Amino acid sequence: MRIDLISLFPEFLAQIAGHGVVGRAAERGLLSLHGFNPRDFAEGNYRRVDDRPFGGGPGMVMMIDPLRAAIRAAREADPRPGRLIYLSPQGRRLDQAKIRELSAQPRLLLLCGRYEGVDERLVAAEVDEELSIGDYVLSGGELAAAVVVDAIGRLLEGALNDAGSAAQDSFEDGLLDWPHYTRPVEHVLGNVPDVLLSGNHAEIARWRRRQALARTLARRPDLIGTASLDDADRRWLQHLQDEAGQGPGDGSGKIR
Ligand code: 9WO
Repeated sequence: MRIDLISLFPEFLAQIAGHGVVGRAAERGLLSLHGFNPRDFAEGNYRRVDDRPFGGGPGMVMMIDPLRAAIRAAREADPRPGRLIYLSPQGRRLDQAKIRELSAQPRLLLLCGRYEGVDERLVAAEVDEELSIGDYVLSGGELAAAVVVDAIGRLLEGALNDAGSAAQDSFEDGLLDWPHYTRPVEHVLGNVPDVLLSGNHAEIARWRRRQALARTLARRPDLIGTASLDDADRRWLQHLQDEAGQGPGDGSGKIR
């Protein structure tokens, strides 16, 4: 997969491709990142990429032409078509299903804004999709693009590595992850739950599933409606809700 980054700070993005799981995906040739800096395509001695907003107000707006030239250069560098995604707080909210969809594309172009944003005419003419990583404002789209690249990169690497690992991920079935433990078994902070030491794999799988359901219900009840659940899952959730109706709980969202 090839990802082109349209950014005033493309070196920023190169960082994530040099480390960890995404670095390995890049080393193996599963993922290649290419930066295109609108500054390199700006005209004049000052190489201006931004100007004051019509209508007044604070901040600056990224000009159409340097961005358009950078996008054109990226498209000419590889003739395969690819969706151009603009990372902005106005976008549709990113989730793991969207990451999965994007990871199946041979090519993507990510547009990172700075300042107050990008001239809307450029967005209307060139952008295929606007995505947000969450309801907060950053100083630019680069960190959001890094999030997208990281999430895609680990899926590409995982698909090759261990077929089970990506499928077992938190969010693959729309639920939060179960809790994890490692050595030592006994510790002043508490002991590892017995079931995990039992060697009974069916029992362990059932315990983990129940933990994931309980956590999701306690912390992210909004996810329950869209999770893929079977009858046993629904019975367990009903049990948890019946139980919650009886006692007050401590409000911590922790699972007993
Ligand atoms: C800056 C600004 C300055 C003065 C008055 C209003 C202003 N709005 C903004 C602004 O929203 N800047 C954005 C910075 C423009 C697009 C790129 N930037 C950005 C992307 N910030 N946060 C994101 C982002 C992207 C994806 N998911 C979450 C946040």
